[in-house]
Amino acid sequence: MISATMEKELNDQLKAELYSANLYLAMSSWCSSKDLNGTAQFFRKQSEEEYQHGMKIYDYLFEVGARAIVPAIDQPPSNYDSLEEIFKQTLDHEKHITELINKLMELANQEKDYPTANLLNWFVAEQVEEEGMVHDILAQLRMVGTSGQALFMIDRELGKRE
Ligand code: OFO
Repeated sequence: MISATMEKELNDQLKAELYSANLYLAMSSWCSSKDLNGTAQFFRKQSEEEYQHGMKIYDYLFEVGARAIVPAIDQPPSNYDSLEEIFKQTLDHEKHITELINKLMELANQEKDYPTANLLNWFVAEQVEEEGMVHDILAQLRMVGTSGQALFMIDRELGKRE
């Protein structure tokens, strides 16, 4: 059994993960509207992954005898200035999620809640991977510039990502 505080904090994280899913779907939608179909595909996959992150927490809450509450989700922005801006916002968002996961880990350690710390270890590793990936994409985007041909190449590369 987890503490009432941990139950609330994990529900808040469930909400943050589902917001991430909607944010990336909104970015995917913007990319589709600009015919950046590879990048749209990339963000759609990211969105599905974020939904799975949320469900990991959802399932865990029931596993430990607590309850997952399905939250209201804020509407994400639907318009963006450029591809570079989208990846910049993605990196900032992932950094914010990392902070939330780190705070949860601190709480789990304080409470000697080892099962939750074990769940959170997975998220810690996932955040390292995601921040690294987005950082690399942003660096590539800055390197190739904003010409139509450069965007075409990057878009095609992003569409190939698993
Ligand atoms: Fe962006 O990863 Fe979820 O936690």
